[in-house]
Amino acid sequence: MEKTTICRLCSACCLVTVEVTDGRLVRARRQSPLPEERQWFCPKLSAAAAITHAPERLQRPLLREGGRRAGAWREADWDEALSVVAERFRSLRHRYGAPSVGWLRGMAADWGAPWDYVNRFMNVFGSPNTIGNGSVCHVAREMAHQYTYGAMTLPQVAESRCLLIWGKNDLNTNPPAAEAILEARRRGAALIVVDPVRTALAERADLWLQIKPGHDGPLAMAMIHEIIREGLYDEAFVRDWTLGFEELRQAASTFSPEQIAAKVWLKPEDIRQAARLYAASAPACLIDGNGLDMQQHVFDDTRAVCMLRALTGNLDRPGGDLLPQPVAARNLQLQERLPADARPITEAYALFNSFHHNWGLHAQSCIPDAVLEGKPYPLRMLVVQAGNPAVTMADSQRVRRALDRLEFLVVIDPFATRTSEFADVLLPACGCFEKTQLNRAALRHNRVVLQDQVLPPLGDSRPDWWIVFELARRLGMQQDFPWQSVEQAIDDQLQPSGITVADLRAHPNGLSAGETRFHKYREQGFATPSKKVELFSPRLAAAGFPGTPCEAGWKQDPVSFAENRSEYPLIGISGPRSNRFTHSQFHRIPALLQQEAEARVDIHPREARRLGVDDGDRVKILSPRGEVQMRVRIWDGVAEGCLLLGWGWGETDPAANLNDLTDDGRRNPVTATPSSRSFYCRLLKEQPAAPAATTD
Ligand SMILES: Nc1nc2c(c(=O)[nH]1)N[C@H]1C(S)=C(S)[C@@H](COP(=O)(O)OP(=O)(O)OC[C@H]3O[C@@H](n4cnc5c(=O)[nH]c(N)nc54)[C@H](O)[C@@H]3O)O[C@H]1N2
Ligand SMILES: Nc1nc2c(c(=O)[nH]1)N[C@H]1C(S)=C(S)[C@@H](COP(=O)(O)OP(=O)(O)OC[C@H]3O[C@@H](n4cnc5c(=O)[nH]c(N)nc54)[C@H](O)[C@@H]3O)O[C@H]1N2
Ligand code: SF4
Ligand SMILES: [Mo]
Repeated sequence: MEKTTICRLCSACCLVTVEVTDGRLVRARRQSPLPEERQWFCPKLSAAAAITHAPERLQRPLLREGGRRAGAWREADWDEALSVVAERFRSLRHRYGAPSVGWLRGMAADWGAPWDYVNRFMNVFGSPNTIGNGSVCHVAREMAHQYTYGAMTLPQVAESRCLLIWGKNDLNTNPPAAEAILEARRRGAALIVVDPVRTALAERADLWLQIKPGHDGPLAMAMIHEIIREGLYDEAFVRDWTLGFEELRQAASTFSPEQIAAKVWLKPEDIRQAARLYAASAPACLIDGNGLDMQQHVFDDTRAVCMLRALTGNLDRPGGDLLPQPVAARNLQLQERLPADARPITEAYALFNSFHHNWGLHAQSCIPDAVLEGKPYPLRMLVVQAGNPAVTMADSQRVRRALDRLEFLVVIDPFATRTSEFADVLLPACGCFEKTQLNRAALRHNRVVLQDQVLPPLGDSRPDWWIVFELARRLGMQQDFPWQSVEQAIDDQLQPSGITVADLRAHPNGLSAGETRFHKYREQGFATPSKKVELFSPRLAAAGFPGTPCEAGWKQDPVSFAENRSEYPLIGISGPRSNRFTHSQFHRIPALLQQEAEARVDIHPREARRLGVDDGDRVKILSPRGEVQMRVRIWDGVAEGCLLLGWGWGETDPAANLNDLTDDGRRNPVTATPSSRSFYCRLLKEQPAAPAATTD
């Protein structure tokens, strides 16, 4: 039997055809409008059967016996496991108040409507502390888009004449987007890539700006400077539809390419050329990505990048960057049920907490603060769902101390992980092909798509929605969770749009809210307080933040541990995603390990010579926070002075947990984002073990 659904093995959300025989996934292939020879390959999808039916999959709820240190688990049925969890929810609320319980959700794997159900559950329970990991993923960047022109834009690659790709590598992270980019190249669209690493996209570019890691804001300001100086901006759009052009011009005045280039490791003429090519190639689209995230200045850096779209008149124009037309949906979260005086542990990031009507809270670094330091008050119980914070959060050692300190930890995951080592209850979640859910990512865009169940749950595993609904019932919330099936819940959520699950099943490709329309702002303005693009933001200024990015001029080096540079002189770059793994996932799948079976650190040949290391050497990398071990690969695609560190290996190799090196001490004041993408570090060659003196 073949069935169409959405793959959620990573967050690219590809439309796939899945072949099922006797309840087992046999094969899955991505649907693409292109002939086979022009399709972009996804190794993870090819391994979908091995991932879905992996022998390590959890099949029964597990309860800890004899305390965490004993390390013993006992199998339980769902009734017992959920009763234990519900009882803890009750007793914690009774003893310390509901906000002492938190719920942390990973973003990567399970970005569906269960997010809304969890927020609803926690709000009715009485805790505001449902927290996602968007401070390190794209939500901080999304807020920058929103504060500039009202929503995160969608690049219109197919009709574009020039693509400016900023810290994104769709060839590894999003095959449908990669195909669109490669097709645009075939059509002759120009390509500019801003990336400290010579990715396969950078190799294909007309112009590759190999920027100093973490220095994107100054580069964007230098491009703004050039575009204004040369009169390359769209005068009519700037006049009619922007606020604060003069303030931006002023802020950019100290960022001429000549002043900035050397500081960001570029040549002035390359910056000038990039600015001119982008501004002169109408229509042009700008694709920004995770290279901007996980940087201390992510919010202002991204605002500066977003302003390029506005200056060049590319906003909401065919071939430019579309403002989305989301499908109407009900907000299920019941925020109004929280007590009026409920203070989330993320209260220090008030603008980030409230910038979006239903994103919810994302300043995840506040969790270890609350657990370890009682700031702003103690968090004592946590549910971790679809995330592996012991590996993926900055300063992992501190995160592990926090997990260990919790009075009670519940983990909901298809696999046991480094995080579940600290759990008291481990609940087996279904994999993505075993459940139906509304794709929440799609809900924000123009098209809503159903992730539809194609397989029965493995063993006794359960879909995330079912786990939340059942837990809600056990806590007496049946009136707020009246749905008898996920289909009912989705129909309820989509009711304002008139779209139903049945409609979505009949249109597996998704349904939109109507025809795509451009230049929508001409009728209704932009979704900002001034209805204009805010090059200067009065609401940020009123809240004590810079109204215009970089208005105070050049800032100190934003790379973590800059104060320790003399001892830690190299910049570690948290490695770009490989197309074979999703963060900490799939590192045990043999087929995906064939090309690369362990964590690597890429080093430029000249840097390697200076450091005295060779290809294949095992080395230690140290930061003021900790150390990791990786194997050297000599590669000139990374700049001298940088180490490109393999990402996600901490799950299978604790010695290679990259976040043992990263810093969570200094964060973006708006979005709580630490600089875990780039940080100063040093390298030590491991001495080969001395040969044994005697053998007997
Ligand atoms: N230094 C550094 N830190 C980073 C990053 C980096 O590049 N460098 N990247 C950051 C980014 S962008 C992100 S998004 C985060 C990712 O952080 P996480 O979301 O913690 O990442 P994953 O390792 O993908 O963990 C997902 C977990 O969900 C489980 N899972 C998979 N499918 C399901 C499901 O359907 N239901 C449930 N309940 N569980 C499921 C998986 O088995 C896995 O254990 O890491 C961030 N941290
Ligand atoms: N295969 C796979 N696909 C995934 C994921 C996965 O783990 N594996 N994760 C999913 C998730 S949660 C996310 S957030 C997306 C992320 O998707 P992308 O945005 O494509 O993320 P990355 O590949 O991490 O980073 C993009 C590029 O940023 C560059 N970069 C690093 N530092 C800097 C910098 O300082 N400045 C600039 N300009 N660029 C920099 C990197 O070299 C890299 O080429 O991918 C999603 N898709
Ligand atoms: S890129 Fe691959 S793993 Fe990710 S959603 Fe698409 S098909 Fe699935
Ligand atoms: Mo992410």
